[in-house]
Amino acid sequence: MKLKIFFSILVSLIFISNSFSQVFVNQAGYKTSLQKYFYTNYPATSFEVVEEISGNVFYSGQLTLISSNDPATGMQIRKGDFSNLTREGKYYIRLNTNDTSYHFNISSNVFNDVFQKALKAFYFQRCGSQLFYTHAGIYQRNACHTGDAFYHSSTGQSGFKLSRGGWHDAGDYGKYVVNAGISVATLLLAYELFPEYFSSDSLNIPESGNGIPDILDEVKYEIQWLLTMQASDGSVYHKLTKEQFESFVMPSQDSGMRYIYQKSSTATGNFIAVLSRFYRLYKNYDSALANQCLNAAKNAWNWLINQPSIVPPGGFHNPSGTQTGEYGDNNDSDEKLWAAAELFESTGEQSYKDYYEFNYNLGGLINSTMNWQNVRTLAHITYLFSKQPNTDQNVKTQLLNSLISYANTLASRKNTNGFGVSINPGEYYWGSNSQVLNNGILLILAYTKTNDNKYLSAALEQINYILGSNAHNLSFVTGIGKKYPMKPHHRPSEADGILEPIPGFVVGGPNQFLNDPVLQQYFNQNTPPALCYIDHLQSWASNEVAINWNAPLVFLAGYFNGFFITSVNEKETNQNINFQLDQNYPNPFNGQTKIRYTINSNSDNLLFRIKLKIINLLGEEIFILYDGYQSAGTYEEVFDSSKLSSVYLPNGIYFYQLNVNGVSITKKMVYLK
Ligand SMILES: [Ca+2]
Ligand SMILES: [Ca+2]
Ligand SMILES: [Zn+2]
Repeated sequence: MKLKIFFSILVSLIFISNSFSQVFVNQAGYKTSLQKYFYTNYPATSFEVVEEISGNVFYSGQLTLISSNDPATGMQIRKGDFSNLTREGKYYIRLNTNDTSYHFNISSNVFNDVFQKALKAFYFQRCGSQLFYTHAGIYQRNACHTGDAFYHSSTGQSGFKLSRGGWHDAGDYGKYVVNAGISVATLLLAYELFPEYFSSDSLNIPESGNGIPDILDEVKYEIQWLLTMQASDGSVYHKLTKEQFESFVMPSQDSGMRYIYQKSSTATGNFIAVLSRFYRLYKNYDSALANQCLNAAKNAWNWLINQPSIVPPGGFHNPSGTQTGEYGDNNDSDEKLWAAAELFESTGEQSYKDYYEFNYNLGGLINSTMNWQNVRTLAHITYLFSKQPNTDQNVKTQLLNSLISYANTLASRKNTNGFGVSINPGEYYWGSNSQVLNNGILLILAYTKTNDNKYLSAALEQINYILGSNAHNLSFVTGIGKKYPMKPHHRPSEADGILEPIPGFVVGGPNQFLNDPVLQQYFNQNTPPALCYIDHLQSWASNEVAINWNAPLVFLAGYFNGFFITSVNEKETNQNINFQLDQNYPNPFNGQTKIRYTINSNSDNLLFRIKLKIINLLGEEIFILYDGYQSAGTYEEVFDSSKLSSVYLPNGIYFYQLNVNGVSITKKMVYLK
């Protein structure tokens, strides 16, 4: 009897959850100043945005039919747009069919929790040291794998080499140089391009509060391990793992031999690239470690450049008897190109520049999304955004054009896919969520170069998809939103006996190629591609976590968390404002730009309180051009960026704001070095 009641409750719970499951929102919420979309597959025509606490309707609109048969999901999909609702609060969507969505926030900091947790996830992957309650809370655990590691016979060496530390790669406890490379690179790219968004020192990791951005501290933990993976000839060993994957035990309970496997040229290329990049971002914090990294990278380059072909021949393969991850790759030309680009950016030396410029167009410009196997796009991004004075402008122009062209392709896909996602229906490969996120990075870079909102909007749709605006009505990130994976293929999350998975991990996502037995059990080749996902412990091909998937999540979440758009409507003309602010000239500018404004008054004797200032995307004041009293008239101030040498002024959008007697007008300007 009891069982029966339980069963009927369960059935009704499932029913309720299904009835909730068809209005798809970003469960982390919507940022006040950004666009706000949701999707539904109900045949509704209109919607309302209802405040949770009052039940009041704050916005209503019509639904637009996006696709009557979305190829990725098989759904009929409609879209609702409530971008104009900018009032902070907690809301839900109600359709005219009375169906409702999960509740969500509109506020300026909806991405903050996602960003913090996604970056903190790397701390939870730390190998070789104890995670204390102070930082890890209930996920505290003992130190693991302190005996790393022994040379595998495939190295031709024997004995022990101390190689403790670094991050566990994924759901397993292995450590792989190739995948470490793209993960570190992505985190450092975020910091290098947008330091003002990624400088938090309060993530509550052991290094928080030390005056160094926590993202650099966390990366340093991996860098110090990477340094141990270099052989005496400069080359770099490919990976450090067991011969077989571990069972689902806590890392400190995982015993057995762990091995350092043979060197590879792909691992060496990755090593050079990220140590070079770390050098230039870390040298102001710890020049000794930074120089050690640069020297290690140069030694590795000297080895790599003298290899006539890929090492080992055909690329790395697991030796017989080993079945852990392989990260096999039979093309190391992209890794070499990337290594050269990073060494050039860090040193300015001619030989690295020559290598990049002789080879940059042999494998195509920016026409694919970066992944651990193909890092060519990362090489191009570094050169395109180079701050070295002697880059080839013609090459940069070609790279920029290719970035824009590729971003156009990605952005246009969002118009044909039901959820605004930038991958085609045939591209739901293993780790499709990371492809979506990496596409988002490229869209952000295109936006950075052009200020065209279509790229920003497309990038935002990519993270919306990850955070719940998808056919599963699921946030793919543990601990974020109302409904998220509870059984990720992640050994510590399973073995710790705690129901809640460790937060902040994005799972691989839909995989139409069904690369594990669980996917094959639940789906087949007729399943729409984006539906091939299951929250199941043993679906490693759709529900595992990995450092290279989390890194682009950190990038997007941190970017949108930091992103600031002035709330002032530039086109607005207010009757009460008796002054005018002209567009700066030149714009975009490099060096000097002129800002002209006019104050109207019938009286020449009247003085007005005037303040003219420059602010950045975060709304922070970076320069005051005038602060005082003026009478009616036309004035012109010159903003000279070259005089701001002590202030870090990245390329991009700034605002200038004129305040007259307490009333402001703000306008946008673009600074391009
Ligand atoms: Ca810190
Ligand atoms: Ca490659
Ligand atoms: Zn470990």
